[in-house]
Amino acid sequence: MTPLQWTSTGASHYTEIDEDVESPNTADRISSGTAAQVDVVALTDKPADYDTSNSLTLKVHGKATTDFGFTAELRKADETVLATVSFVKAVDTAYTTKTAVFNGSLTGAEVDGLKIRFASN
Ligand SMILES: [Ca+2]
Repeated sequence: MTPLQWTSTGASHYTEIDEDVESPNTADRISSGTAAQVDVVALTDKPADYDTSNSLTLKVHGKATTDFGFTAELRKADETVLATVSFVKAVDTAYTTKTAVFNGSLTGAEVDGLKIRFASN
């Protein structure tokens, strides 16, 4: 999606983001060393047998640097923010996995429009 202002270790950005944060590959990643850069990636569409959901969990494996941090937001297509995790500069400087939970139901169409917005700060 756009914008894609962060730096990716690969030709595209979404391929560097691992769906399974339990076994993250941090050798391929997206990163930013400039404040106020935004990167947006779409999530995979819902499975064919999707019915309803009661909650969504955003898990992000990442780290800040001494000078820059970032937020990652789970958003609907209409930009409604469902969940946010923050990595604070000069604090979260070691790789860690952070979690935020959205409690609520989403329609199938809403699930298909989900995206993650990364913003450096
Ligand atoms: Ca990766």
